Amino acid sequence: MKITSARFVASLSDVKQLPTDGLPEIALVGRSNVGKSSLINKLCGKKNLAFISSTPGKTQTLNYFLINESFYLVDLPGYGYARVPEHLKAGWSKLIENYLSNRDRIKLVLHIVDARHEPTELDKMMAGWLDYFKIPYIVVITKIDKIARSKISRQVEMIKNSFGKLKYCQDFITFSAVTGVGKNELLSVIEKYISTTKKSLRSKQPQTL
Ligand SMILES: Nc1nc2c(ncn2[C@@H]2O[C@H](COP(=O)(O)OP(=O)(O)O)[C@@H](O)[C@H]2O)c(=O)[nH]1
Ligand SMILES: [Mg+2]
Repeated sequence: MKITSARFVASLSDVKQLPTDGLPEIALVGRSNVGKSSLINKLCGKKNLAFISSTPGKTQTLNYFLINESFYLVDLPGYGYARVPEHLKAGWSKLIENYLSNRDRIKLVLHIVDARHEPTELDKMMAGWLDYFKIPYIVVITKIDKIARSKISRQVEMIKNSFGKLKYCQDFITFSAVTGVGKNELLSVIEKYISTTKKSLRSKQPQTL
């Protein structure tokens, strides 16, 4: 798939405001500053489509980008930024939880983790949520340009092992917003999933993030 058009359409802070046009959605989750906005920009070939913040924790909304007039990339609020006040954190996780637990047209989640680090407890909890909600997801190991070539496979193994058993994880893809490695692979996966039909099997909510 080639992305030929991409535009920002809305920043939403309440699931009541979500689009009603029925287009499929690919959501991005990950901790603050992990590289979600950079990934969107790289995929779309636009430098400033998604705001790349130097202040982690700034994205407090669901940010909708309409791609090829046919599906949405949805940038979710980053989690795990320590300097965010507790009352705000609660609101954010509620928003993520409401969205992931009720939004049937999510075809795939891109769960983004940092190649340099072992997944955090929140990263693991997010994977647990996605498994619980039966949402297919790809673990995207980003900032891979920061890892020496000779160490990449060992690092990927470490990250996989650290997550342990994942039920709805479809694949692990290494990515870099700097070099573009992984971009084509990710676009192929997205293309495959936007056309899937999935019966919703959602149930009660798991542990709060
Ligand atoms: N070296 C490198 N830096 C990256 C990559 N992706 C993001 N960054 C940097 O990481 C910081 C946070 O990126 P951003 O996309 O704003 O993260 P977000 O908070 O998850 O949206 C910025 O300084 C980016 O330039 C990558 O693949 N490689
Ligand atoms: Mg961002």
